[in-house]
Amino acid sequence: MDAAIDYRGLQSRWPAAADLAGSQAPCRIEGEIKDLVVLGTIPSAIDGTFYRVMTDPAVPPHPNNVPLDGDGNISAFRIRNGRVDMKMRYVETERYKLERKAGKALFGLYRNPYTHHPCVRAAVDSTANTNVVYWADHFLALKEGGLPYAVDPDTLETLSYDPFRGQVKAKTFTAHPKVDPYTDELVVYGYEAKGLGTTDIVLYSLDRGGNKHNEQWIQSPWTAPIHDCVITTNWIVLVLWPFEADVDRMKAGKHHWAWSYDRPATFVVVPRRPASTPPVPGWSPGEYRTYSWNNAMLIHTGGAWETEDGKLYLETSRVHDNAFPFFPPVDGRMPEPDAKADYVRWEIDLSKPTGSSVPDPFVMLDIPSEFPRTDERFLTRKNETVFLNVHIHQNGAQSIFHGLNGLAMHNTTSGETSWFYAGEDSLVQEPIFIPRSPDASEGDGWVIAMIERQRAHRNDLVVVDTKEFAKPIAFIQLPMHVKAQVHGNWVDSRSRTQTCSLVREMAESSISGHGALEPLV
Ligand code: V55
Ligand code: FE
Repeated sequence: MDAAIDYRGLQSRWPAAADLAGSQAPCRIEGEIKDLVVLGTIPSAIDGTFYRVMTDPAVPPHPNNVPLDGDGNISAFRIRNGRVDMKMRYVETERYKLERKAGKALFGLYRNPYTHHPCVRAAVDSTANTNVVYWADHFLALKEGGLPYAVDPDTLETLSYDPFRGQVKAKTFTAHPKVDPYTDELVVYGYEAKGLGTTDIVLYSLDRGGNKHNEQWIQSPWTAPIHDCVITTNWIVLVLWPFEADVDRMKAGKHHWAWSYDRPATFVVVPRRPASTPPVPGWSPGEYRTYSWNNAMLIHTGGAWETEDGKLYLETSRVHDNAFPFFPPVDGRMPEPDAKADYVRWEIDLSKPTGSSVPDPFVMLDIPSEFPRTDERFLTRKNETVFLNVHIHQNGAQSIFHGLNGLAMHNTTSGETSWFYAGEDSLVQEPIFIPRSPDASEGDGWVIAMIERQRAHRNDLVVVDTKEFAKPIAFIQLPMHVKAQVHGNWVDSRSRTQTCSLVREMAESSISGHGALEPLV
């Protein structure tokens, strides 16, 4: 960072916090670049858009706020015929519009309305910054503390809040919904679903038409964050982190969450179809069960499936401590700087009663691993390929806090792993997988991931062929630095629906060609 320049003593409205400096420096760019520089060759079979979203505060944030709460800024990379156009635009949430108008932060701490300006306490405080998912002709910008925002997938213009409106009386919607490719459903849930600090969880699915099915309400064992889940043919498993919400603490102006060293990593196992009898002896319709392990943070999920003998398998990343030190426990204890992290497979025996503990998991990758992604054409069924970010250690540093600088492609059956190392001074973000063709075998295709070149303060997208994982076939160069994404997804041009292709044809045949409105897909 600008080591040669002396900025000392100069005040700024932008706090010089660690989460706003260096690779976290605010980006705040909106606009487009046509035909990015591509080194190498992108196969013409790659035809679609890589969408990602980053947390990028549009105004100087509350000085004590956490890095999870920057405004959602979406990037879209349209890849067609070996060429790439990019577009970036903020999600214009209620919060974004109010704060842009005021020219300053009106919202205080993450999901703590008691710290918001009194005039905006009733406003939606979602920053729509966590994931971007295309479903039922809606392109959704998601944040787990609120409902989806619908965004135009071509112009990135914000269209509406709660596009599935009226169907479910819940205040929240996960940022990690799951598509069941066999039933063509989007399986979703929300926690703190009846409001701040509540233990109410809602679960349901949305079909291709955006219609709700299988709505059910259950109680969480405590008010825990439920960031990710897995689905199998018959089950959804919610993964609870050992933080606790406390409304009295929020009223005292402190954080929504505090880590608890006394809470275990917990799985809430819920049948997807509450009216049916689950296929395991002893379960009755509408029943759900809780299983737990030790204190740990199972951040994200990969593969999951069920077996006929009543076992559930699910794969997660695991940090053996609090990976969000900005939400410390009440006593202020900080996590171990070298906290261990790995990628593991859990076995849940569904014949065990609720409250049982699960055995230690099988360790598949004994290195810091995060952002696992599978070939999602096989979601819910047994699968064996996972792509993830890893910390390939160069000089003894082993902790997840030292940065994810590589990609791994791991076969969970054979145990074989292929690596891509991004290079010195580089960090890699969540990979997405593109099948080589709709009927390609599992894991056969390409992986795309954003790379940050820290010293150059610039980014590249890397394109890797899974047939030769270590040696990329192309780099797509960005002329500037963009902040780390939270999550991203690939939307293949084949998966775009009628309305969108109609819009595309209309735009392509238009003579005036309004640049800003030109569709990406
Ligand atoms: C996460 C991220 C969030 C959030 C809750 O990575 C959990 C996990 C970017 O916002 O609100
Ligand atoms: Fe996530």
